[in-house]
Amino acid sequence: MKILIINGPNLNMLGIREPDIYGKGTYKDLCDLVGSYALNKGIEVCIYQSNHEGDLVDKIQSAYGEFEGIVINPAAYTHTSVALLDALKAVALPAVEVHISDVSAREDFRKISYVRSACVKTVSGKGFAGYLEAIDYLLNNYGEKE
Ligand code: CA2
Repeated sequence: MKILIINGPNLNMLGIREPDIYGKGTYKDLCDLVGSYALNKGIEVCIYQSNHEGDLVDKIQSAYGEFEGIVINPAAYTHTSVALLDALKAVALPAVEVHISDVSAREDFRKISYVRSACVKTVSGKGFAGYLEAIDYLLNNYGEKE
């Protein structure tokens, strides 16, 4: 199975500030964790991060016909972006929304997710492990059956 992992703005700054909210791990730690997990599971992942909404839209569109699933942490664009919602709907791939922090327990504006209605599942508040749970969900529900 081929899964595209997409990360939105400021996630490249992980580990630098706000360790109480996002943990001490860096963005490289996250990429290494996800990369080695995928290797173990025998699946292919591509991990992408951008601070720019249009680039994230382009990346989602590029998944069409190339990937079987998407794991997306849209970061702040979760709470604002109809463009990301439309892109996810357009490619119609099974997508899992991931948040490192528990967005339901933070400011009210973080409780709103524009992308959620285009996703098959949301994992929130489980730290980096949430990405692995998202991968497992896609694998178990949309991966090739042996
Ligand atoms: O909990 C999550 O994964 C979020 O998607 C992270 C976003 C935030 O806007 C969402 O509401 C929840 C923030 C991304 C990273 O922000 C940093 C801020 C300071 C230092 C390092 C990263």
